[in-house]
Amino acid sequence: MSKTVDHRVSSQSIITSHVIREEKVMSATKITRRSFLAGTAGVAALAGCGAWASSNAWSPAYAEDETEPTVPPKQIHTVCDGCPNQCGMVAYTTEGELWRVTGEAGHPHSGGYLCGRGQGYAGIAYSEDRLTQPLKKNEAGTFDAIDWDTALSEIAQKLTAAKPEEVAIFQARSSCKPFAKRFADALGSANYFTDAAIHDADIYAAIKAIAGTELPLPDPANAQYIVMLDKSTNDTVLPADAEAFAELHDRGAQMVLVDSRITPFVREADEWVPIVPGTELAFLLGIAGQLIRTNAYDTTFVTTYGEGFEEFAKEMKQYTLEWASDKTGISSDKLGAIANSLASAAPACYVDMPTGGTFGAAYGNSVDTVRMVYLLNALLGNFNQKGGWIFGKLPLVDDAALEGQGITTIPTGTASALAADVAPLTSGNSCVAAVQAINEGSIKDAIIVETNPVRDYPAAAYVTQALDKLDCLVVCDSFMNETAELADYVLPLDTYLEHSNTVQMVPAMTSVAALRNPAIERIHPETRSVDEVFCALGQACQLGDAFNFTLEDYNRAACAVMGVSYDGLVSQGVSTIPNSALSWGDVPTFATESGKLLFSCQAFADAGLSAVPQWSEPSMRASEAMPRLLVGEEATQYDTYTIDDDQLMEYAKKYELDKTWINADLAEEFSIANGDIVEIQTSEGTIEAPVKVTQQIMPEAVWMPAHFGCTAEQVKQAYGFGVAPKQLIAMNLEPATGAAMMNDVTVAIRKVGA
Ligand SMILES: Nc1nc2c(c(=O)[nH]1)N[C@H]1C(S)=C(S)[C@@H](COP(=O)(O)OP(=O)(O)OC[C@H]3O[C@@H](n4cnc5c(=O)[nH]c(N)nc54)[C@H](O)[C@@H]3O)O[C@H]1N2
Ligand SMILES: Nc1nc2c(c(=O)[nH]1)N[C@H]1C(S)=C(S)[C@@H](COP(=O)(O)OP(=O)(O)OC[C@H]3O[C@@H](n4cnc5c(=O)[nH]c(N)nc54)[C@H](O)[C@@H]3O)O[C@H]1N2
Ligand code: SF4
Ligand SMILES: [Mo]
Repeated sequence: MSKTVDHRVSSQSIITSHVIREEKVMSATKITRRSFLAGTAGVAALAGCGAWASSNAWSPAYAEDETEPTVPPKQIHTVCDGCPNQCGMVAYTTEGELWRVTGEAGHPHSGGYLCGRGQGYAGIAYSEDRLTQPLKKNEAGTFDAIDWDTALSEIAQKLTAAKPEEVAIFQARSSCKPFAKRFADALGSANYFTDAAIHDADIYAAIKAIAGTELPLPDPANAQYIVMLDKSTNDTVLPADAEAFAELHDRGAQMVLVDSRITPFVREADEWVPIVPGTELAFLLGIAGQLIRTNAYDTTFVTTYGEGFEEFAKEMKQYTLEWASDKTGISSDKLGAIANSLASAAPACYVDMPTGGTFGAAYGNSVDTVRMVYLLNALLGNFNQKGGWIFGKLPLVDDAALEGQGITTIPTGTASALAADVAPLTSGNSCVAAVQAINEGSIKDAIIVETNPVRDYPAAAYVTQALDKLDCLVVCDSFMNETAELADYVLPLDTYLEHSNTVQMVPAMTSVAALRNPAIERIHPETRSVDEVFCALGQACQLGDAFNFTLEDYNRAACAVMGVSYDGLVSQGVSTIPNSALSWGDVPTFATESGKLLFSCQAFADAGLSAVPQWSEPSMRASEAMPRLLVGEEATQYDTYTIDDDQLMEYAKKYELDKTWINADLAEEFSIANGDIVEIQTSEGTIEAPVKVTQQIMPEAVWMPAHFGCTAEQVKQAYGFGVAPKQLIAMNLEPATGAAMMNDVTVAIRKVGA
């Protein structure tokens, strides 16, 4: 079957991008309580968020509500929770109610701006669907309200009756993680699972094994050439960097988007380079091979700071441009041109590493893909160089340091439900392997905190069946989501505007500490924060001195270790960390045994991979007959976290963001037209979804937004809109990291009724 798909970005979209670039990039305009509570104006404003750059949409939206409140507003310096960027935010309240939110100028992620999603999400605290009291499931399978003391003592009875290895905690969002982890430790259980296996397991595993550094931060403001790989950056970018991306062209810098579909971020890119999904590793190997064969890499950097480079270089040399072209579908000329552009711009250039999604938990080769992105940037010598990758300096805030400040160390839990060799590169932290352990009966009780496995893990039917087998399932959340519906006990949590969090370190040229401060009083008095829940549970389980401190005590101790003032953070939200300023050219500390960057890595070999990166094929190969299912983020939503926000959801409905993207030529072949309902089938099941027919995606891929398809009736804003994509994905794990292989799925498509 031959196809003639024009993969070039049309000149029209380039023109549009230049027009948009002249507008102001992100909005510091206020959101008013009236707008995000009443609805209408905010939805107009969100058009600015969807289009990302055209933030002028904000101004008319708020023009009608310019009146200042009669009582002068109170300012609270806090942190947004609309996505993992966790931007510094200033909340303004009048008479105890939220009036507007703006970006915090001194925070490296916001730089004074908030994106539309962050503005819109500020309404979540006022949602009518929030859980307001503890609930217990009755014989009939419905819930009765109970008081906290009864709930805690009944739960404590069940947890303490079980063996430690039979109890597990699942926690994804950032709220007070040390408290939940400490609770598992105090019980003696090693079964504390984050969302890494569905999010970023491969990223952390690869960096830890070969380098032991912090995550790199790109420096788009000074870059001359950027390769964006599988990242819908416009949808996920830091507000502080938005202007830097918009100004790339004015500075004569260039950016290519290497992706299987055109993401909104193409507005800032010079070119879309479509790549067959699942072959990103081949792309990177081909570019590295070319840099090495042509001696166009930073020999001083790799020989001074690297280890095992010769073995690595020998392996890379076999990956020719022609080989990479054959795998990726990108012409060898184009691959050569990208390698050349990188070499000429180095060190003021980088290949971007998305922080999750596609790289963190996608294919059997994802952990090697991450390793290659890291090593390719090392070949460019861009570490702590202007326009390259920045590695922030952070103080060590570990148990020993906190102990010095009065937070007693308790031994780490060791009783594990997983075999010792599960996911060696992530030390067994696989929430997905843990669901398998529940299904097999080795985990009997679970506490699930602010995460929704039924919607967000692969194989919803399997996850539901496993969770149903638990003796006791406790769900802590602000909403009655699909997972909470399965619980024996539901504990109601407050929202980010109502509580504090553990103090965060934010790496940057000068790193900062940031604190979430409560902006408003609790709206529902019976809700609690995560630290309070675990302190109370710790007491109910009689876990001795494990919880003889409060969140404030913990934060004061952490601040003392960092050398920042806790009281300063309470009043200002952010504070620079002493001795954390970087100078261009500083070499990051490689926390490996030899103190070097490992081009050849024994830990990979020990985990059943190879010491140096090598090509391996994803287990399923996408074709035009069976395209790959890709799932990704929309600008206005954050995973399934934000779906009950009325403004954000109203926007999604208005602009029909639930559509599945299908390549136009492919669609023609199946007689599928824009807006048709299409049946999408995988080994896990079949769903029906409306489609957007477009040339902006390769025929080898079908793309679905990640956020929709809520089936929980009490999550009223989202209920019934769109379909949930993760249920189509089988539960296959990468053996080395325990990450779910979320993109290792191909689909059959058919027009409904055809
Ligand atoms: N369907 C789907 N699956 C995904 C993804 C996706 O985008 N869509 N993304 C993948 C990735 S990269 C990640 S990181 C994970 C994340 O997936 P999860 O860790 O499961 O997180 P979310 O679904 O974003 O949010 C979990 C729950 O938080 C609750 N919640 C929302 N707002 C608040 C609040 O203000 N306070 C409290 N206490 N709770 C609240 C909601 O009930 C929501 O169901 O999912 C992965 N899987
Ligand atoms: N607006 C918004 N921002 C977010 C989030 C959100 O939900 N919404 N979620 C946050 C979280 S938790 C995470 S982990 C990050 C994720 O952010 P990103 O890493 O940007 O993740 P995605 O949007 O899932 O994927 C990026 C793009 O990669 C392409 N793609 C997906 N799979 C493949 C593939 O196999 N091959 C190729 N070649 N391309 C592929 C798709 O076009 C997709 O749009 O974003 C964070 N920021
Ligand atoms: S990027 Fe937007 S949603 Fe995410 S933390 Fe920053 S302002 Fe909030
Ligand atoms: Mo994520």
